[in-house]
Amino acid sequence: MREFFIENDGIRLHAKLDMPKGWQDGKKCPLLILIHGFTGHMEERHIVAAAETANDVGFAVLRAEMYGHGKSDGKFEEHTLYKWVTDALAVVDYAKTLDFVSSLYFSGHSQGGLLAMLIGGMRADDLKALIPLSPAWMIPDGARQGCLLGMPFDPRHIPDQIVAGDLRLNGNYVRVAQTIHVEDEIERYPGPVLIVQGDADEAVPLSYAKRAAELYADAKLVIVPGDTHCFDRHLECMTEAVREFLCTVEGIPE
Ligand code: FER
Repeated sequence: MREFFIENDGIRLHAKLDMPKGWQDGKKCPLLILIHGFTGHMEERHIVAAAETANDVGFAVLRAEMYGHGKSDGKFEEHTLYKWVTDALAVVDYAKTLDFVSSLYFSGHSQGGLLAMLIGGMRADDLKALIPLSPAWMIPDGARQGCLLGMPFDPRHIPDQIVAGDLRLNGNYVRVAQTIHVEDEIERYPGPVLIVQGDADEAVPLSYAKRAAELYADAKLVIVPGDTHCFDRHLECMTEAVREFLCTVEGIPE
């Protein structure tokens, strides 16, 4: 494992690169970029499980923490989806400089899954496949309708702060989210997509995953019966879906 920082405009993004078992210098392999969700970080159980699964089937995995999360720079309450988008673009740029990479895949959980959908459209030429896990596609709708984190607000007169329990979001988070139209980026991504979500997800409505799977040119939706937003109950169903998809797309015998 290599631990380091990727820089984006003076902001240091904490990253870890794990090579697959048996990898030797000079050999090539595919690389999966993997991003956590809102309030999340790279050591969460479901993130580590997805990373280990990819490593297991011969992928290198680059986990990176976005602005205001984990050990990266920036304050949580000042993060916005634009900052995450430019961070993720910097991570893709970095990944493209790695000599061993044969192809790039992008996965993220929840807000990181929404990010995967956006970056997929923006970097369609660079990304062989996308894996949005419980993608939080409803955030832009919530921002436009005036409800985020369960807190109602006037979407035409955005407050300086949204406060929900211990969580504090800047009004700019909402302003930015209101401008984001994920359908446009879905349309721009022609490659294979795997969406995995539990049907007992308490944070993101499953209807968004179903709609995304219909709109993508080549998507598979795996619904995990009885599972939560972070796959607390049937983690192995999520990792099995990821394993099978990576092997199929990459042509690896399972
Ligand atoms: C929300 C519901 C879920 C929200 C964000 C999320 C900012 C993100 C969840 C995650 O990334 O795990 O209302 O508003």
